[in-house]
Amino acid sequence: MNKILICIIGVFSNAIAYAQEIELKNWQFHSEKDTVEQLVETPHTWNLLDAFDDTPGYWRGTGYYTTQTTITNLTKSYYLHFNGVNQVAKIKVNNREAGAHKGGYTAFDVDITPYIIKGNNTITVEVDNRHDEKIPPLDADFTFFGGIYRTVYLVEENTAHFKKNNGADVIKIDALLDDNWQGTLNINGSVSNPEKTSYQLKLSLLNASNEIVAESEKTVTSNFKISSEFKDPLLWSPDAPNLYIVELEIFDGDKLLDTYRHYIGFRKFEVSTSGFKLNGQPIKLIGVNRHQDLEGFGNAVPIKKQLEDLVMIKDMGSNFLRLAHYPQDKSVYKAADSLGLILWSEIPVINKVPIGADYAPYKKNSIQMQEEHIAQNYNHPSFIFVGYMNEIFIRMVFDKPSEEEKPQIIANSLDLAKTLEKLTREEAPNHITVMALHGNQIYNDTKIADIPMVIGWNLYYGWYEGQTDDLGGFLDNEFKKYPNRPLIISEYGVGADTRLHNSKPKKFDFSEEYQFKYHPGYYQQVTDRPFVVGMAAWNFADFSSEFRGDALPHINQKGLVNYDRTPKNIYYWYKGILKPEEKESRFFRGLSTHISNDSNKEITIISNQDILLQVNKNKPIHLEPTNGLISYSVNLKEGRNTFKLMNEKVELQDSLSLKYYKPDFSKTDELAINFGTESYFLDSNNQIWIPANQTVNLKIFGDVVNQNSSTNIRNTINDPLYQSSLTNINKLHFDVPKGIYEITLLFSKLKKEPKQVYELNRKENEINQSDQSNSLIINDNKVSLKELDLFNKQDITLSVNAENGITIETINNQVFSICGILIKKNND
Ligand code: GCB
Repeated sequence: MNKILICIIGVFSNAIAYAQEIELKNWQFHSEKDTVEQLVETPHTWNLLDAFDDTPGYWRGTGYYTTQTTITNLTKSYYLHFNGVNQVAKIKVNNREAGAHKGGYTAFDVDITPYIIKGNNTITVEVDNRHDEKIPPLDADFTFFGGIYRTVYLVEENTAHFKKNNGADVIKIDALLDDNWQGTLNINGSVSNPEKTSYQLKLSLLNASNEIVAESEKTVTSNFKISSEFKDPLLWSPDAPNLYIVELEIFDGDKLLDTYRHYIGFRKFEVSTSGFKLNGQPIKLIGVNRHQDLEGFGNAVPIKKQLEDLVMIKDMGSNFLRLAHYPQDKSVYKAADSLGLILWSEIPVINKVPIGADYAPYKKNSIQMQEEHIAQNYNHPSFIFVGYMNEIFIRMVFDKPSEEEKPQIIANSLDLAKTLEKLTREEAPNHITVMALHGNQIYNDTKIADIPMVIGWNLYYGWYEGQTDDLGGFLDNEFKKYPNRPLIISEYGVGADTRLHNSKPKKFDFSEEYQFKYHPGYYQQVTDRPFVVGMAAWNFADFSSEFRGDALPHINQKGLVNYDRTPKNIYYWYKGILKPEEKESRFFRGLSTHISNDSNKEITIISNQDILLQVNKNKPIHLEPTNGLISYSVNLKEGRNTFKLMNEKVELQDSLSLKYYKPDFSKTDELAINFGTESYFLDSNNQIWIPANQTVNLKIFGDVVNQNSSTNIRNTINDPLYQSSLTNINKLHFDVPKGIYEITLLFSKLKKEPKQVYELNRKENEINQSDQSNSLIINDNKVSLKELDLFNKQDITLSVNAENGITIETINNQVFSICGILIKKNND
């Protein structure tokens, strides 16, 4: 894996040299909120901490960046090239306004030539990430981190150079193939110099070893169009991402004015209800969606880290990547070219379109974004699906606007979709237009779904609604109703936290087991249906969504890998199933200790080959996988159990050690019990909390009810412990041997959880915790509880002398609620 990464980084750094560029990295920064100047390095965001803290919301306002740069030659042209600033940028050079840009996800150039002086120049960038009803995205399930969060360059050009527009050089390359697989390069471009009308243009085509394989020269005018045939090109595909470099040089006589270089790839594709064909071959598109942020960086992620993501995505066996929900850094497109990933790239028109006076400027900004998006990425061979809308009616369905507003919302959404579709077809005529919908018939009823060439459905059966197996029926029905409409599953997934494990996994338990059960079912239903073009899991990695409360606050945990990119078990399942040629077998890893009444344990093996499983010292058993999986039930012995996996050549593939003990105080001195859940939880001290129904010595009295809420619990990272509780308890009794025990009681106050926009069909939890008694009697000790704040934890630790077990009760027949109890025998 590292080998590929080194190789792609190598390719980037030595092959492509544009004009003279200097990265501007060091800036003085202050904001409206914090006026103290500090030195920062771009990529930078000011929301790195507050998007993850316990206070709801994150700061959205204006930040100011200043840097100095020396310019000595005033006969040249100078641009600032910003790869991404969220979301409005105003640029001043030597205190004079030089340019501005709206929209946080596309690059832009600012021509600063008129404002520079010889010597030191001061560049100031005012950045605003405040909500603005006129700029997409208005609303979405991710954090809108503010700042200059991608790289910035000072670019020096000769006065006559390839023209710049929409944040890119105005050069469009189509590498086309005819029916006999012969190549044609069609290149359109433009040179910026109104005084001179004729130039010499030299086109060179270089192969992957940097050797010139074709050359031509032509006299052209400022706006040029050239075409060149190329025999027997090596084709670009996910299996063989053969690249060439187009080099364009523009001369005035002998004087080289400007050079443009770009990787290109010859490929031909088509899409229909028979699926996707690349270079004449059908391929099922299977891959992931990707958000750009990463733990510890927010959205200001170094390029090397972004490339590591793409390598991991490819290494999993993906051939497809949806850059949801916005254009990403240009290095991402380059990496997709060299790794062989087919991209769906889109602009962030998400969840809703405004009505009233905001619509016209919103539409203008959306058009601008799509123009920039296409201009900046057109020449990449990986850039194939071009999108412009995600779940545009979800807010309307959720917010239930008035009968007067509803038709306006629909009309504006249709108008925008038609406008962006037309623009995309004109600007990217050799590409596939696409739009993503949420699972609601409103898209069919309004006919918005008839607009793009391909429809993407974001379908969360088995999570927000229905069961995993409902997917197939939905797809068959859509195909029956719209037999000519190609469709793709643009999102599917469930939240999973690697600290949570459940042998009877169910929706919204955030266990890895549920995620593991869900994905193979989806895969099977999609691969069984040839008319489905493909599928992209939501999401490659966990990502930040400030308002969200999953088992980790502020993080959407539907990733196949964690926020820090360590793989969850499901990543390896995909790898096994998508890369059958690379034989791999490994154990599903849950908790390293099985604390249960039941010695029976189902062992899950991820494998794309027949294997031999050895349990302890027993004779190895031969097992065959189905759909990349093997489940095997074993009876554990008390203490340590070892498992070995061997391939048919008896080579060791993986091993696992699993300790087993019964949660019985006659055998253990320590137990941690998590109430209100059936999941096991591993906390930040490596303590395993077991569900109450596993304990043998515990008796619960009362008309008890479980309650759950997946909302941020303040002052802890062990949210799952406090997100579930047992309520209405009269008395708890632990039958423990005589002795002194230290016990810790965990409390929090939960409430009826508001439904989120993505949870349309989810039942809200009725939580009634008003019955919390304010004091408890624990054996002979009276313990007073402080008034609980909503979603704030409270822990109480005390020492208890147990003569006849430990009893926790209330006075006067009151009842109480509790989240967890940790009991430790004091052996001193
Ligand atoms: C969706 C959205 C995506 C959300 C996802 C979820 O349908 O398109 O932005 O993050 O659901 O996890 O709820």
